[in-house]
Amino acid sequence: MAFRSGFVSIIGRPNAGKSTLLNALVGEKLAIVTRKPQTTRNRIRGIVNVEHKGKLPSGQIVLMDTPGVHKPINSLNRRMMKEVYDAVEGCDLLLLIVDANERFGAGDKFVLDIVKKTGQKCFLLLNKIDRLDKQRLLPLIAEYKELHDFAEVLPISAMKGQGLDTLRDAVVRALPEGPRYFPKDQVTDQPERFLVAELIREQVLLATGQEVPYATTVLIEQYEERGKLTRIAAAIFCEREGQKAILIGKHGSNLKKMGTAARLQIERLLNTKVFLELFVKVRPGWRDSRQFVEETDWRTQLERMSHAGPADEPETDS
Ligand SMILES: Nc1nc2c(ncn2[C@@H]2O[C@H](COP(=O)(O)OP(=O)(O)OP(=O)(O)O)[C@@H](O)[C@H]2O)c(=O)[nH]1
Ligand SMILES: [Mg+2]
Repeated sequence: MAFRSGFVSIIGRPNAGKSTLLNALVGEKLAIVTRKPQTTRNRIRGIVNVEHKGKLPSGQIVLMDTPGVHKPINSLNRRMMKEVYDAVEGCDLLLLIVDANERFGAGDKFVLDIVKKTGQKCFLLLNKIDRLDKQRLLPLIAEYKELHDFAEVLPISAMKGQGLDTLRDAVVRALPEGPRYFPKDQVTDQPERFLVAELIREQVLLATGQEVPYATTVLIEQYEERGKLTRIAAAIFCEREGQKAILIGKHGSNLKKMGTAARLQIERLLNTKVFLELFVKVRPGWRDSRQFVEETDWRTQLERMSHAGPADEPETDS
């Protein structure tokens, strides 16, 4: 049977479970996941290989996780929404994911309108059914079918893995015949140092509340692989001195806690020992600076590194 492949973007409101789904389908932690909305800021690509013998087709799903759809209020938000719009353009299939336990509201309507505008084939995924009253499921499916001509409406639990085999097979069946775009052992196109920056940002999100996580971004300033040891220095940028004080904590306690937790995650990712240094820096109003948001984007950095050549280290100011 002919091999199938294609580009599939996951779209939905903040917190719907997009990144949890990406990780579950790929089988690796590529995207950070927290209970806070707007955790994801960039498109994250994950590659899923589906091998079948017999009647079902085999294929490769090139999945794209996206930031949650929201109303942009600053340059960072606008950039995040651009990532969403870029991801839904020109893909073969959209996966619109909603939290089945929440009412379909204005936010969901906004996402659905994006889907309708693209005119793309779309599956609706009712996520978090592990928390849903079973009797609600059938009426809910019927309600969603009224809203749009979805190619499929599938109940899943991205966290518990329920319904994911069915989803995977349905996605492959919906894709056109095509080549294997990525080698079998490749799970993403994002270099490790940027996954590392995200793992650090995840700890910041987990360790801080209110405005601080949203005012924070992480930049890798030094990254050296020396055999079994990787030396990493990263800057955590925030917007105000008060936020810096919170991030550092009493006698550096918070920074130390985040550093230790991030280091363990990074060691698991890289399979090496890691020496991690974290610095906190203040950059007033960075979220409103288009230039800063652009410069700190991993793709911009990657481009710059490839121009700089391997000998040039990004500058550090400590
Ligand atoms: N109970 C339950 N919780 C889930 C499920 N999927 C995701 N979650 C939780 O929902 C929260 C948000 O998950 P994420 O995967 O970060 O959601 P997201 O859509 O990527 O969110 P943003 O990146 O902020 O747009 C986390 O606390 C997850 O553990 C699920 O199937 N069941
Ligand atoms: Mg996410």
